Amino acid sequence: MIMMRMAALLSAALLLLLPGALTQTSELVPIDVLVENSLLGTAPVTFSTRVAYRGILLGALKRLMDSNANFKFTYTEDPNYGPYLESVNGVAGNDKDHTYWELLVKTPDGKIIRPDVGIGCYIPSANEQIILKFTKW
Ligand code: B12
Repeated sequence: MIMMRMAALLSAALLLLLPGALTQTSELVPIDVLVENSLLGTAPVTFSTRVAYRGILLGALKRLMDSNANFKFTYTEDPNYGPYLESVNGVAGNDKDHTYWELLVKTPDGKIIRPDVGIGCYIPSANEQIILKFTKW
């Protein structure tokens, strides 16, 4: 009898917890994407998009490209490190000129970090500003 009551209590508790767990995983969190060309010195442009809870930056960039005609990007697939950001809005990096799109992140407290992974592995947090900076190595 006691066992049956405990089982009933346990299932009631599980039912209460389940909706929270489900909404958390389907949540989309807001981030900004700033596109900056440090070589041409053109004015930076900011776009707003959303990323899945614990989702990768590549997904957020695709969502942005699908919803905004002013943002386009291409990437190549590296056999070891995954997606490499090749071009943004028609501007591509190249080995001859030593140019590339650098990935930087401004956190909500204002700190700028340089992630040690690319767009396929970086997991943005809510309200971060992703900086795509065209620069030289
Ligand atoms: C040189 C170098 C670069 C150069 C490449 C220039 C060139 N075309 O030669 C530049 C400056 C462009 C670069 C950029 C970045 N890099 Co880099 N890079 C290296 C480094 C020091 C050597 C690579 C190399 O020459 N290997 C020898 C050649 C013969 O092998 P390869 O396979 O042909 O090398 C190619 C790939 O490594 C590729 N590549 C280089 N970096 C990256 C990063 C990503 C995410 C991808 C997909 C491919 C890639 O470019 C090389 C030349 O084509 C490695 C560290 C190491 N010691 O291996 C880091 C390394 C590969 N880079 C790394 C990172 C994180 C980046 C950036 C994301 C940094 C940033 N925050 O902006 C960016 C890429 C942004 C983008 N546009 O997607 C990480 C990748 C880790 C990971 N698991 O994702 C490494 C391992 C360094 C680290 N932090 O530990 N990088």
